[in-house]
Amino acid sequence: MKAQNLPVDYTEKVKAKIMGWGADIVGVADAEPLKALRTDPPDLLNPFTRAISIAVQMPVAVFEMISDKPTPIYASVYQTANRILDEIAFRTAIMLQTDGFFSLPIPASQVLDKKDWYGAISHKAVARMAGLGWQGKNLLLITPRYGSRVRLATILTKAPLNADAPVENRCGKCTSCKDACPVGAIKGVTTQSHYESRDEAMFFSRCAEKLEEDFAKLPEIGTQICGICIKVCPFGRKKD
Ligand code: B12
Repeated sequence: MKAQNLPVDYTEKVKAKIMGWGADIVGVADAEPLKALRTDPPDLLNPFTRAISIAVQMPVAVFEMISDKPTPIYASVYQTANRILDEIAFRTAIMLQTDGFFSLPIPASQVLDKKDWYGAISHKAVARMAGLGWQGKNLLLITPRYGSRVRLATILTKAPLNADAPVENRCGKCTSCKDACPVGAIKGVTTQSHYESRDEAMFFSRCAEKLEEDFAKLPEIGTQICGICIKVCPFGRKKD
């Protein structure tokens, strides 16, 4: 399909399809400002003009079961969320490709640099620029409706979609994540746009080392997860 033959509401049609496949939030970012991000490969974004961000919510109850360490149920549900996201991203890329637009799904949770901890592109940065939420004090993407209890994936595309705009940071004076972090990794600094580096928001190595050296080695966990700063975020924390 050529851009000039597209229905006027093509962006809305694409978003509705993605929601129908199980996403809870979808937004579109202009790819241009994202070119300032470190990506793997470095020219990852070159062919693309838009980045679609998709989020699936996580069950609140899974996090309410967490007290001081990740639970085996969280470890399993985390994998399920990644599978759902990867499938939606795959289907979206194929749908856009069928419509004539070069498109690439970026896996939900693939780590490409295990020394410095980088993926192909930061899903949080894409989600923030696509208006899904803001970058909270815990460095995570916080959405008004689900807090940080969302997992994310990205589809890079040449489809001429209308881009959304970032939303305002609403963390305010809240320090719930900083107070709850078992290794004191969160500094409690807020940003109106985004942090220049992870270290501006966190004592990053404290978080990474706790996850790698302790939590990932627990029985039935096996991966770098925690969940505590996600659990305590007041946005969307309904228990009934
Ligand atoms: C490697 C990795 C890790 C590493 C390193 C984490 C890190 N902070 O980078 C380890 C193993 C420690 C880790 C831990 C966790 N992770 Co992790 N991780 C990833 C992974 C695979 C890559 C992250 C990456 O490349 N980061 C690079 C850094 C520099 O980017 P960043 O953290 O996003 O921060 C920068 C940008 O966002 C930038 N930015 C923001 N907006 C904009 C806009 C523009 C224009 C620009 C230029 C920049 C910019 O500002 C920040 C500072 O530079 C992503 C998946 C992915 N591909 O994104 C998941 C991901 C970030 N992890 C996730 C989660 C949930 C976690 C944990 C909570 C564990 C858990 N599951 O319980 C912890 C929490 C850590 C924390 N508080 O930050 C989720 C976050 C979801 C959310 N709601 O935000 C992701 C997105 C996975 C997913 N599919 O949902 N993770």
